[in-house]
Amino acid sequence: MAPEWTVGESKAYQQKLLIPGTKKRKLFGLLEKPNLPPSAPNVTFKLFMYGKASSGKTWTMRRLSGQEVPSHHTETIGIQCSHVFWPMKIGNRLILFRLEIWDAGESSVKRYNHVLPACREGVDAVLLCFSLTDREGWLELPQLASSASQPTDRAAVIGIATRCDQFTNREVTDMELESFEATHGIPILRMVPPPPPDDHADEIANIAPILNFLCKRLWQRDQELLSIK
Ligand SMILES: Nc1nc2c(ncn2[C@@H]2O[C@H](COP(=O)(O)OP(=O)(O)O)[C@@H](O)[C@H]2O)c(=O)[nH]1
Ligand SMILES: [Mg+2]
Repeated sequence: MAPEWTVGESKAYQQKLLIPGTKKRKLFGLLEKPNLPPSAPNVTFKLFMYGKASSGKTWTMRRLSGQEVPSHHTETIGIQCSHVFWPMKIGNRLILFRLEIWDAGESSVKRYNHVLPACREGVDAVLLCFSLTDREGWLELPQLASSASQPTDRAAVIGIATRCDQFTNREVTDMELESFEATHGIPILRMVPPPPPDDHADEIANIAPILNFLCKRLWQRDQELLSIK
């Protein structure tokens, strides 16, 4: 895998994702993209947020795309898509990743038969979302993992643990998370809460490890698929 990027180098490219003069992420329109050297190839991947209601799917999607997170649960209506640009160096090459994240509300999934197949079609990664404060959801995770994707999709499956900041309500231990990773071969990413708005902290630096991991995993999967062909 690629040698790590220096912090300064990655920061310079990540600046292109921000509204100039602020630390806020710019929302790119459908036909827009960050201003990177034209030699940087663009690669698009489809990711699907999969998990029970209130597990933090929409919260995670908004964190990854740099939007404000909801303070209370509102059921997602139908399918919502967000796209996230992420520049990263793989080997010596700068690549612009475009992650298309699909999120669907549970009642729409149950009510309309086309929702789940649409979300799953051509998926590159399934993000298995679960909350560390929900024991029942945790116990159902192996079942969720096995229904996450069809074997023919060869999708990367990655666990996303939410509510890692709610220590006192935590119902899943670190040891259990590690044992799940080892048994199922599914890495688990722990979502960190965003810095408070008045803190002027770097939101992008806060979420960078998660986006770096996802992009590296997607790139690695592509290489594996190419070597099979
Ligand atoms: N503090 C905190 N709240 C979270 C986290 N993840 C989700 N939530 C809250 O949990 C509730 C449900 O999240 P949501 O993303 O709407 O669930 P969904 O039904 O899976 O889309 C919302 O009130 C979120 O603000 C987290 O990691 N930390
Ligand atoms: Mg939702």
